Amino acid sequence: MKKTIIGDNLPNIPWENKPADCSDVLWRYSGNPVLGWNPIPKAARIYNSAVLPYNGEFAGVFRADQKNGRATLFFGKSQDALKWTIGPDPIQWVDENGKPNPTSYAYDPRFVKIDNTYYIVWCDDMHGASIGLGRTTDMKTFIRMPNPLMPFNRNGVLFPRKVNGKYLLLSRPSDSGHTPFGDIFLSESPDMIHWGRHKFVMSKGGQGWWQGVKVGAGPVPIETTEGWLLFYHGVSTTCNGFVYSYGAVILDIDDPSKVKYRSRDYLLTPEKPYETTGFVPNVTFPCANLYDAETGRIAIYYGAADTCTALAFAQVDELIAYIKNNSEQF
Ligand code: BMA
Repeated sequence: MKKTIIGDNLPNIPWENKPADCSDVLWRYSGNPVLGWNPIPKAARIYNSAVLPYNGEFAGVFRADQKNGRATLFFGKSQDALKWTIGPDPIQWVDENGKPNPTSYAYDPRFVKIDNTYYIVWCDDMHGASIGLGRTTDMKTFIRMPNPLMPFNRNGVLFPRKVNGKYLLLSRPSDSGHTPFGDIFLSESPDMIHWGRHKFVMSKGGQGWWQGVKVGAGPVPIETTEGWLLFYHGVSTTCNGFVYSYGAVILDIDDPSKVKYRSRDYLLTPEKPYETTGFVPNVTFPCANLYDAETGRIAIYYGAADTCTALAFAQVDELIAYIKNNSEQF
């Protein structure tokens, strides 16, 4: 049978079948949250987290708010991508010569393997919110690289392979606070150092309100026969502040600045107690996905209420058909 996902098989992907009474295209893991309050001695909350397959098991870079409130990144490993061994200390970044090169704060990581190197992109401090970039080949030494873009910017997401010979990076220019605007852009690089040829990808808005304030790319895009499948968060505003939901978009495979289809309604919005209650209520914020090309199974990791890490599932053909049949007109 023709496979929709162009990529590796992952027979040990965490998975639960869709409950019989669920009519949604995404469904939550019944064991959510997979990480809750005070998950390790040095972190109060671990939420917007990034995971990937590694040597038959799983590795992850986790946003952890320390007990002084400051956000930083921890590294962790897991056999099943559900029970994690994290820390005990934050990632110790070094420069190209092995000298300490610490971050002042770091949050919302994305983690991706390109060729034989694992790259981490996060929100960094470069005189304000900016995109941080680092790499590792052994999950032991983490090298901090030059910031790819000027401040202020967040939600940097690398594509998992070069497209037309160039590395591609999505980002969302912002201010350095709780930005009340934001659209997604694409930049390219020949070498992961020099970034340019910036292009607009997609804007906040649409017919509904759930993505009316700002949008930001989520997990690493999944290559499919229909284009790049990208989950993204959309934000609306209420009397009580922002609400973070998420949807998905399908981008052209050769020119991912072109949007082919975009979910009109959210795919998941804060509903469960661990999503509506916590350090920041009403937040669902996806930063990673695992997939199995053989079965088309997708597992999405999302932060819930800036407190927990949670998991949702989708089947790629059902999801793509839904997005195509329920796409924004633009
Ligand atoms: C964004 C980031 C995310 C966070 C979200 C909701 O600006 O700070 O880390 O999950 O706000 O608070």
